[in-house]
This record gives sequence, structure tokens and C-alpha cells, in this order.
Amino acid sequence: MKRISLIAFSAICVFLSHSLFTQAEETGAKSVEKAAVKSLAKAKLFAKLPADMNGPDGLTVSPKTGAIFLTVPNFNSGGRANDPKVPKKLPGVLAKVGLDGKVEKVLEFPPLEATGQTGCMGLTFASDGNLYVCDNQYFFNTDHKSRVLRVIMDGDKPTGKVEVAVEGLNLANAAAWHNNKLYVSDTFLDIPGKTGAGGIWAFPANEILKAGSGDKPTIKVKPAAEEPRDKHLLVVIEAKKSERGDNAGFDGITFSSDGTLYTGNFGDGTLYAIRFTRVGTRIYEIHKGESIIKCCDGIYYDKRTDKVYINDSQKNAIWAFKPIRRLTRNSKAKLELIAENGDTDGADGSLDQPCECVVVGKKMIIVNFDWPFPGLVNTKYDEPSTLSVIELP
Ligand SMILES: [Ca+2]
Ligand SMILES: [Ca+2]
Ligand SMILES: [Ca+2]
Repeated sequence: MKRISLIAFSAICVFLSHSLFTQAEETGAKSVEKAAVKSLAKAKLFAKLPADMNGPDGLTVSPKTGAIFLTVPNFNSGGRANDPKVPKKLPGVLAKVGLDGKVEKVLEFPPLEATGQTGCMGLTFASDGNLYVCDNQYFFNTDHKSRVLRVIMDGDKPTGKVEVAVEGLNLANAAAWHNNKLYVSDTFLDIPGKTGAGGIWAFPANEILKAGSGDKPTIKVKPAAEEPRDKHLLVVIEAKKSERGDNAGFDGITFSSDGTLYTGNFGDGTLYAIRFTRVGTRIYEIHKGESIIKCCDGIYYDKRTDKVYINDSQKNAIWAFKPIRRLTRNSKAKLELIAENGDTDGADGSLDQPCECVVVGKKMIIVNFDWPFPGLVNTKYDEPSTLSVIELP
């Protein structure tokens, strides 16, 4: 009963924020206008990836040492989604990224037996000092084959040991560690009767840090459509089909300093602020999909600038907004355009389908996925794969 009433409360929050949208849209439009007058930042080249890295995705910074780690699923090295006859030529790899732009392969991920493929995407350090990596298998098999892998680290070096911590996710996309829990976004829950649906999974430290290690079993989650709902699945929100025909749900996830989770839909750019309180989960829609932005890929909160940054894969753009301290039903993100460019091969550092970023000091380091979908500014994959940098004020 408790769960049902919380879901109802969440639905009401979302509904009410819809109804108060008009006023907030005007606020949002004004901030875009203001940003347009301000000159946009020019993304510059940070790194050219080696020839065996075709399409990077996830990026994270060690909270202990500041070392930067990148995942490269290498989706560009083979056939497109759901065509097992055309496997990727290159495995997914983990790379270490230096502040001098050096990118060095440090680990190859083990393929899933059922698909023979690896799909490493979002990653994060947990309190045990190990890296937890989303292994997105949805592009090869859409029946709940995605995993969370644990890369056992010795400081900033992978030991070579990789364990399977979670199985049964559908499109595991981004990961974040907060308040002794691992949070993972799922972009396609594939629930019958829903156009699309994104989910947020959470795994407490006492389960996730040992799962799949020694004699402790891997956590096997249930598909979202099964009742009763898996206890780890905290949030489910329906995603509608966007004007470019994309129904993808939650993509990036990040926590601001007050513990609010910010996330957004890849399909239509709807943005959400989510608070996990003792009395339940509260969900606020802080940007109506397609009203200003139409795509939210990776998302990152930077404490120094106190801003949340959005990688807009569709527009080759970076947006920012200030976290909203006093969230109410009509709270809307005041979006500011930071950088944008047209279709490019990325060789000069221009944004080439940005998908994740981190901020180190005043440098925003941006990953260019460069794996186009219909309706994006980026029309084709072109070597080499690149990372961009923007100097923030
Ligand atoms: Ca992503
Ligand atoms: Ca391109
Ligand atoms: Ca490129």
C-alpha cells in the first residue's frame, strides 16, 4: 500500500508540474535568449583516441586521486543494433585519461556469453575503491541482458579481475555512487502498454559491494513489467515518443550537493529532479520534453560552478542549469546554452555528439560518442574518436 501511495504522489507531482508549465516555459525561453547574446564557448580538442577506440561513452573521476577513466564500447567497429550477425570487431575497453590528453587502454571487458559482446557505458567509483561499470547489452539483445560489472582496482590500476555484480537490467546506461548506494539508469524498461519507460535502480552498499564476489551471488533483478516490482527499482517514468521518433527514457544521472538526483530522457529531453526522502521518492519534472532541449544524454554536477551540465547529443550542444534548492511542483530549470556547433568530424575538437562530461578544476572534458541516430545534427561517424575540452569561467 505504501508503495502504491508513493507512486501516486510521484504521479501527482509530475502532473501538477505539467499544468503549470506555461509560465515556466517563458522563464526558460528568456534564459536561452540571454545565453545567445553571451558568446558561446568553443569546444577545443582535448584528445584524439587511438585507432582501436571507435566511439567512447562513459567518463568518471576518482574521488580519491582525481584520475580520470573512460569507457569505449567500440559500437562503431561493427554492425548496428540488434544484428548479431554483424558483431563488433573490437571489444569494449576501459582507458585512463591524463590531463595532458593521453588516453591509454588499461582493461578489456569480458563479453557476455549469450551475445559474445561488450557494451561498457556509464561508470563510477564506489566506496570500496572499485569501478562499477554499466554493460549495456540492449544493442545486441533486448531481453534484459545488461549487467553491472565490478572492475577490481588497486588504487588507479585495474587488477585485471572483473566480477558481475548485477544481471537482468535492460539498457544499463549511467551509474552514480551516492550516500552508500549505487544508482543505475535504465533507458528502456520495455513495459507492455507503455510507449517507453525509463527506470532508476538503486543497490545499497551492503548488497552491491560483495555481490558476485567469492561465494556471494550476483544480484539478479526482475524485469520491470513483473509484479511485484523488484525492490531495487525505485523510479519508473513513462517516456513518450519524440518528434524524431525516439522513445528513450532516463540517460545520464548525477547528484547535486543537497542529494537531489538529476536525470533526463534521451528521447525527448524531459528533465527530472528526484529526491529520496524518508517518506518516499518525490519526482519533479523540471523541463518539459522538446520545449527547449530535445535530448539529454550524460549529465554532470560540478560543485565549483554549482551547475548541472547536460550533453545534448541531438544538437551537438552543452547546456547548464543551477540546481533548484526549493523544489516545488512548478519548479523549472533555467537552461543556459554553453556551447553548440554544427555537424563535424570532430577533428578540431568541435562537439561530435557529446554524451558525457566531467569537470576537473576549470576544464570540462567532454566525450564525443559519434554514433549517429536518426534526427541528430551528427550525420556520420568519422575517425578519429575524440574528447573535447571547454574552459569554464
Ligand atoms: Ca549515456
Ligand atoms: Ca561525426
Ligand atoms: Ca568523429
